[in-house]
Amino acid sequence: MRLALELASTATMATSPNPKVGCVLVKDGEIVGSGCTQPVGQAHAEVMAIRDAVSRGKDMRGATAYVSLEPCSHFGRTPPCVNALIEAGVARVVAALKDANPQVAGRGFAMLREAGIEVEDGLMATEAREMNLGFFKRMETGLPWVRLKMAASLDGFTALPNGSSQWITDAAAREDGHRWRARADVILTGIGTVLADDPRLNVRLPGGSEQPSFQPRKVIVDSQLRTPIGAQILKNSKATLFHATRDVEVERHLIDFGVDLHCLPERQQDARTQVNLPEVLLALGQQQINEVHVEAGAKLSGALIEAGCVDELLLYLAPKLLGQGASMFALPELQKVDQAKNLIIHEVKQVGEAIRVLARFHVV
Ligand code: AOF
Ligand code: ZN
Repeated sequence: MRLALELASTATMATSPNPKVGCVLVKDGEIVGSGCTQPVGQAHAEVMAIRDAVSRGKDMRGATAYVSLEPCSHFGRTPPCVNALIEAGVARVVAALKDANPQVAGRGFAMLREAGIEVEDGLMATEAREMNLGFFKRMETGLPWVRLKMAASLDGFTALPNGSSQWITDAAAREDGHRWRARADVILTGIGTVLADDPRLNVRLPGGSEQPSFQPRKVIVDSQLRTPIGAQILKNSKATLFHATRDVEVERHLIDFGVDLHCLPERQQDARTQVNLPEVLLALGQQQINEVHVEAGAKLSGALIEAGCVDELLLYLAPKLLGQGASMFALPELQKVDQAKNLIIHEVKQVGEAIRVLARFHVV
């Protein structure tokens, strides 16, 4: 199963909205075939493992299949893996966990058992779920998993009072950040960041196998349609823009430029009309987005947290003191400490000279 999960991790970036799955076929203590999920519309892990065994001239009858997800039972973009496993003559299937897709949801296990195949599930379930957090959340709630990244000094500042912020974290932390961008389906930011930094927000990784063959789509929250056509973020990948006010001419320009526009206003009495953030997530979920990576300023980041839209914080804290500056999140002032937003530390790791903290707003 560990090997199946390793194989699944090599499928990162290409399979979405389909989960990343690995499969290893073992017969008489020997690995006779292995494989992982291919880009969406192509073969699933089980089929790849069977093809691998066939191409190596191995006999799979009586083998055990270790799979990091329940084998599918439905005709989706591809035929059911359950049928392929039955035809291959596999005797036993050990799965990490049940598929949350309502089209499968236990039916895969039931069909295998009906065919006389022994089924076990739950082996390394936590690891398997972590690998496809976004897929599971979307299947269970209709919403994508939202990870919000922020880099700051050890005293919690993201920039100096004069705005200077390059670089608070070292190259190792920044490269690690690109790896998280790469595993996401979209990178979300706000108009404040677009106008202040003109960022590219694409994935830039030093050569090798981790170089993604495509760039995640960009999502811009821009209530008043202020994104300039020449902005870097509109280059080299598709962009979706959520706005709250209408301007036919500006909208036409952006559409002509290939930007996908959605108007999702949330009327407020005291402030200007803003984009309705929970509806942004709902729209992204409907577009089959599993994982959202947020890199935005304190205002949008704070608003997303305040609206309950964030699942996880990815914080890089550099061993520097800036003394004064911009804080990570613009959140309302509290009167009592027990009103604080509580998080659960999921993981702490040193990356380069920084510490990387993954903190969650809820238990997964
Ligand atoms: C598996 N093995 O490797 C993966 C599975 O449209 P399709 O045919 O590609 O099916 C997509 C669904 O299949 C997806 O929503 C999930 O339930 C399951 N993914 N199943 O047996 C795999 N990736
Ligand atoms: Zn399948």
